[in-house]
Amino acid sequence: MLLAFSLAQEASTTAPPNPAVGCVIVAPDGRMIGSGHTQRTGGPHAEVMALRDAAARGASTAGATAFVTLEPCAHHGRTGPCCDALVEAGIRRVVASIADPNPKVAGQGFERLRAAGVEVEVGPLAMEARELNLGFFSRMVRQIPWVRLKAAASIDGKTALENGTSQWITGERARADGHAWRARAGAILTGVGTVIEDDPRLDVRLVETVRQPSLVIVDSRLQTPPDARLFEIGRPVWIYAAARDEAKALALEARGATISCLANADGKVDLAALLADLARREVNELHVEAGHKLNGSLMREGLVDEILLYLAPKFIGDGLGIASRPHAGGPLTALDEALALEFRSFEAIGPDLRIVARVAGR
Ligand code: AOF
Ligand code: ZN
Repeated sequence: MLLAFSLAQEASTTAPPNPAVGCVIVAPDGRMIGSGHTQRTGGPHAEVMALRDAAARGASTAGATAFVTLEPCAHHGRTGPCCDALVEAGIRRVVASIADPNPKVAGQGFERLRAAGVEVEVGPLAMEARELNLGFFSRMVRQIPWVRLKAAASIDGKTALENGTSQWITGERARADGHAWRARAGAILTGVGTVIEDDPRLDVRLVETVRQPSLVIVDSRLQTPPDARLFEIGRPVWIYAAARDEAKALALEARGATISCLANADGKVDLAALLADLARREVNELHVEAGHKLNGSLMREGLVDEILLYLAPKFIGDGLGIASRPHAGGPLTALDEALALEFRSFEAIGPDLRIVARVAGR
């Protein structure tokens, strides 16, 4: 099962919007005879890859056990049901970590296997299996993506210099690590302020990838410049506005952007509705790289699940522990009103520190 997990991990950037799944097939004599993981969208699932691997090795799968990190599917989607493939191959026992939260599957895979006389065991490493596909579980269960907010700060908690310069607070390795997190996301989200100030590409280029995440821009008044560099990357660009200004919209659509209007009562983009819309567009993990205002709005509305923070050993401000922009802190007057998070991990990335903190209860 651990091998199946490491195989699944290899698919974390290629599989989305599908969950990354790993499968290992073990013969009755205990030999590992086949393994595989989910391929790109529309391609074979993990189980089919593992069965093909066994066939390629000339091994018989009759009476074998399949270890899978997710319930084998029972539905006809972009590919045929894995359950049927396992049964046809003579698999006698399936050990799966967790049920597939996809309502099209949700237990029907296990039922179908049992009905065909296959012994089914569910549960080993269930927590880890959910962790492996946080975004997919979020989209299926909550109908919104898993939202991860990325930020980089100096050791005194500053995200920018007084003159607004904010690039390269952290080192090269931390930047590449940031790109590895971008690569597993279904979409990257930013605000129009960042687009205008930094003219960023917001793509994956410091690590290898076969898939560029979509780019989402929160842009109430359609101020994205049609000549922004972000349009130069071949990937969907989704702009969310509060209202449609026809001339501006047409200029952006000519650049390939898809524009949607989702206004809240204040005439700004409705961020909760935006997340629901992204789930409909099959975004599992949403990677946020935005300025303090949009970050603050997402946090205050309870829409952020996790913070990915790179901390550089540099002192760039005039004091310790005071945010560079106090007005972005929101209306808190007492510390016990603060949003509680839990540290999940901390790791040295070159000279910098990477901290993953998760909102309590997520
Ligand atoms: C599996 N093994 O490796 C994966 C599964 O459109 P399709 O046919 O590719 O089906 C996508 C659904 O299949 C996806 O939403 C999820 O429920 C399941 N993913 N199932 O048996 C796999 N990746
Ligand atoms: Zn399947």
